[in-house]
Amino acid sequence: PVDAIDMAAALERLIPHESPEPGRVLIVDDDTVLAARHALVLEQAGMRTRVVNDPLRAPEELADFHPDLVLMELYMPECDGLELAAIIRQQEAYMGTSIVFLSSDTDTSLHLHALRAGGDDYLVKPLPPERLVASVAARVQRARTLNTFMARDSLTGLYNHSRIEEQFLRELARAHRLGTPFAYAFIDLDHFKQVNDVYGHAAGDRVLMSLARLLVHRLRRTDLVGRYGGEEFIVVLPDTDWEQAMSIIDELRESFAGIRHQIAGSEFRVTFSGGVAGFPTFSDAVTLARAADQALYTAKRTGRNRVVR
Ligand code: GH3
Ligand code: MG
Ligand code: MG
Ligand code: MG
Repeated sequence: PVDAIDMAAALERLIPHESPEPGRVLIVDDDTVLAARHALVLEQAGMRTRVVNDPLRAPEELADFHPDLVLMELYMPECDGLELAAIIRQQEAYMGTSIVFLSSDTDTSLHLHALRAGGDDYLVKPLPPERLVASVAARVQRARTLNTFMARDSLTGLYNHSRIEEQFLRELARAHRLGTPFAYAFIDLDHFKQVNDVYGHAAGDRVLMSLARLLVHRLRRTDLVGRYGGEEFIVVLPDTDWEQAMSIIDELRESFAGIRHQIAGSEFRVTFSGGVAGFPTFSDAVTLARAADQALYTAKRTGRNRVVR
């Protein structure tokens, strides 16, 4: 239980954007005056907003801003709110994003239609500022809870597959923008099938948790850690060059290999292999991931319990 508390505290430090931070609202409305007014009202209520007046730019702003909630006019030229909601709802990354429609149309069949298209709420204009704030705040809170829950791997509490990929892409974009280096590491437990076979699946799970805990405790709060698959982990190290990353991951490897896992009277050790690749040597997501993957493969082939670049 002490470990679990430790872990929760460490995760809290590691994932600062999930500590109380203002709700993020993307406002999509071709009516520039009204959009600006809604933005002001929500900002005054402590939220962060971004306004898009051209609905065709909404997907790109969505990817860049990562809102908790999209506040969207139902009728817009070129691409209406319903179409946009359908597009958003098709993407796994936005499953937890709330969509609230705005319209001056009081027709109830339209209301139902909007909810069926993936909207979470439907507000009729004009509406008093406190009503807007109340509705949006409640939905933002729900989206937050849902997102936090959906972002995490249930066994280790680390970012799950889709969330660590998303974080990696965000870090890549940031590194491109700022011209800073960063490193990307694949970690895979060695002969893990044997651990399960010999000591049981529950013991295997405990080993996975101990690695998660080690990674969370040892890395900086700006580093990103995810469980990519069964016994595969990804670490993203912002502002870290390839060389530094190699020694960081290798230190982790050594620490992990030194842990004595105890289960029902027996004791065993487990090791991992790592593959590390650096930006800007590899400058896009595909080549970075492939380079790290190939390095991991080499680590496995040349004896395991090692980190390769
Ligand atoms: P290698 O060194 O080549 O990576 O060998 P390996 O045995 O680790 O690799 P392999 O891919 O053959 O097996 C991975 C094993 O990881 C098989 C699977 O049972 C186990 N595993 C995957 N997810 C979990 C999990 O959530 N819990 C437990 N206990 N085991 C898991
Ligand atoms: Mg309109
Ligand atoms: Mg594997
Ligand atoms: Mg393995």
